[in-house]
Amino acid sequence: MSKLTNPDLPLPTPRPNDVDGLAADILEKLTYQVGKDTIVAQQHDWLRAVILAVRDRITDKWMESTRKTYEAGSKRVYYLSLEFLIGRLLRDAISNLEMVEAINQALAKFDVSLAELAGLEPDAALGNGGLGRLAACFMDSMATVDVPAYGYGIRYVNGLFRQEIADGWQVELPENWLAHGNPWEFHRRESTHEINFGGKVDIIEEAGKEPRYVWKPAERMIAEAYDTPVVGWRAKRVNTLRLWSAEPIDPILLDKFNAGDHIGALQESTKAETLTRVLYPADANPAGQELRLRQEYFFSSASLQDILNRHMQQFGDIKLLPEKAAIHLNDTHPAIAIVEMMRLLVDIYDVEFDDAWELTVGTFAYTNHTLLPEALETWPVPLFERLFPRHMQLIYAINAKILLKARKEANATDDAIRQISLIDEGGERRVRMGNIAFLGSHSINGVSALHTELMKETVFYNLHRLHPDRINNKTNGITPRRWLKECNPGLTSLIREAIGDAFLDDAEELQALNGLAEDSAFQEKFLAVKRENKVRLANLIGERMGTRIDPSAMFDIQIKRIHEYKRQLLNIIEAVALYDQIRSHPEMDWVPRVKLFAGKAAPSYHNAKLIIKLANDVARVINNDPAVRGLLKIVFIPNYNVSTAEVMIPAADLSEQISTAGMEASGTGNMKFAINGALTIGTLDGANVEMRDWVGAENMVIFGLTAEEVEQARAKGHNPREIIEGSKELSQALSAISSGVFSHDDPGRYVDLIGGLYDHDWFMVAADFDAYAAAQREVDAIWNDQTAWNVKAIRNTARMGWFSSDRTIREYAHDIWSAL
Ligand code: HBZ
Repeated sequence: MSKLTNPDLPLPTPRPNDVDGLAADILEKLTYQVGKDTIVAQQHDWLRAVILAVRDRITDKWMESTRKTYEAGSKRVYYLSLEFLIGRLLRDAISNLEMVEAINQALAKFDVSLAELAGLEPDAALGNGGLGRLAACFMDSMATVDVPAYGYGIRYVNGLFRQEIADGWQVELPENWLAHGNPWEFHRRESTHEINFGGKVDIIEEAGKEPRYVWKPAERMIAEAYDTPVVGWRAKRVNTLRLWSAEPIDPILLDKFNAGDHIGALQESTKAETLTRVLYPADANPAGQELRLRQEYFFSSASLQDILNRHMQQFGDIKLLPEKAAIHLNDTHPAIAIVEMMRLLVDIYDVEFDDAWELTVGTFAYTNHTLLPEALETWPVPLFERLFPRHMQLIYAINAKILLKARKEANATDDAIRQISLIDEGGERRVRMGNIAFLGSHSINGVSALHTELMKETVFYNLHRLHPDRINNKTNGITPRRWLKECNPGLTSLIREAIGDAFLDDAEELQALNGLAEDSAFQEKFLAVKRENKVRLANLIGERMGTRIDPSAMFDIQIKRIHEYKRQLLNIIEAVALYDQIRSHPEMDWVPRVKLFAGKAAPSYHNAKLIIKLANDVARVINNDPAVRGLLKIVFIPNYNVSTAEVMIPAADLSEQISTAGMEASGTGNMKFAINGALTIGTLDGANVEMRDWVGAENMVIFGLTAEEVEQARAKGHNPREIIEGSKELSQALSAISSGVFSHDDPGRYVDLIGGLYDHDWFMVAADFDAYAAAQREVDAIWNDQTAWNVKAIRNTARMGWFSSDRTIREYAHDIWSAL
């Protein structure tokens, strides 16, 4: 019997979970791990001690899960993602372990507050936005629904930048989430793989044998693993998030050092350290630099070597790979893993090329997160060839095989062949990562029903015709643990009181709340919870920014990356128009509103940064105008991150999901708001379409052009100037902005930004303005009937359970991974 499946090998006695046992353990960690006496321990020391004690409890379950997987010979899922936007872990971990009360009491014995400690934990911000956060929700759900899974990524030393707002402008500063160390992780110094770059390929020919290709790399480094255990709800299973860090093979080149070249002696170290130092802050558009491509290969290669080692150790037969491993690509960022798999199979495991391709396609699956053409990753052939000479050969070989088949079996036209090819030959030759990901996978999925249909008609038109069975939909979801239970304890208690605990295990049980939507006692409590959450947010804004906002006003929130297609600009222009109306008609009964914004812009995205400045400029003028009498306030909260989202979302009355139809692949913030009882104002885009089906059109406010109408308007060339001139409100708001009403210090600041709307209006801001403004007045009308509003809010919470990422993961496991 292999050691791996021997049940007789002992495990330690699990750690105690009662209050006294926990208190004793926390004290032990503080003393012997942190090395502090209680009389001098700082809050950070206590935090470390608690995390270590909690990690032990998770580790007990981790060993159980791992053994179970080995013993059952189960298939494992490997989720490859360049981003994991995790946020804080302490509250999440102890909530999933169902130990919140016990830890609270244990800490109380030392006069330490759990809430205070939890607030000191830094956010692990190893991601940009939706794609990275989805990966984090999926890790929670895979553990919860008992899928044996590993997340693979990079342990960036600096995650997403910290955003400060200086004089209204975004300023990017490095964040340092590892400053106090990371007590959650296990450094696996023994789990290392060599990663190579550059050099050349030797061909070794022997009579009567196939030639062999031997890559002679020019650069070598080491990938070292750091493991973080991820515990699912009620600790059903614990999976592993394995993040790679680059290390030099020789930390110091002694010959150089001895020759007096002290800097040159460290050159290998510096190269390795640079590789996993920072997360690229580009979102929905590719980073495009060599270092990024190196990061992509580094973590793909390390992960694949790891996966194949584990597979061979347990199963001993490479042919069993698709049966025992499912490798999932989170967008094209790890698509080079497909070529790396071919290299490992053909060059190292001696598998025939055609068989290797079959194993690869059987093992890989790919999720597409965006249709934006500028976001489709391609790399110049010369760059690719220089870094990965062997991979380039394999890409040509795969391409030849695929194009031949397309011509012969599918009668592909010349134009179709050009689109299918792994190499873009129009202009500078480039390697197409989307085509590699598509052709090397047995499943390609979109993230909402609409997005999936658009994938078939646009970016993957020809590939879809070649493989009509591959594209499928998996509508995104969110973990109801973090995004309801933990961030909204007030609402969670209320729901438990009202309908019991079943919804904690199956979010669709929230449907039982429908029966209470018309119950006035329940409505009152629901409203009280929302009020409490709004007070909490108002306090945070007061503390962080010194701005006072009134919790009885409508909280209207738009939080997400700043992007033209997400149309924060539409929201700001409407605020300006409303401001104008309030000033012109002070006699009218305006609904008091606080418009809240937060989000980061890619540092190189000029217009996005200008939109942040505009929001701040408009806020300054409106918030200081006594004529407004506080009826409208604009707040831009700096440094949006997971932890800020956890306070903002439960406090929202209105959720802004107003992207240009056809451009937001899914959205997941939209789901978090709705399940927390916000009403959505939104376009028929991404998952908004399915949300309307679930919560009912009467419980959302939908406006604007459909994806089809946007497409038609663009095709026939709509005339935004005419539209603007036909709308008095819009043209007044636009002239105010572009003439410098909000930017006296630099009156020309917004001339180009606004001018773009007159000239092309690619994002249909002008085209949708009137519909949006009318929709906002409809929102006001609903707000004026507080009971009607509240009923709709309750129905949103009741009907959003389907958008749990547990449902999404079950669909992946069943349809794509065959892992449940
Ligand atoms: O993925 C987002 C989509 O915009 C959003 O609609 C969806 O809900 C979410 C999860 O599926 N996409 C991203 O967050 N990011 C990117 O698409 C991206 C593209 C290229 C990059 C980096 C990020 O280099």
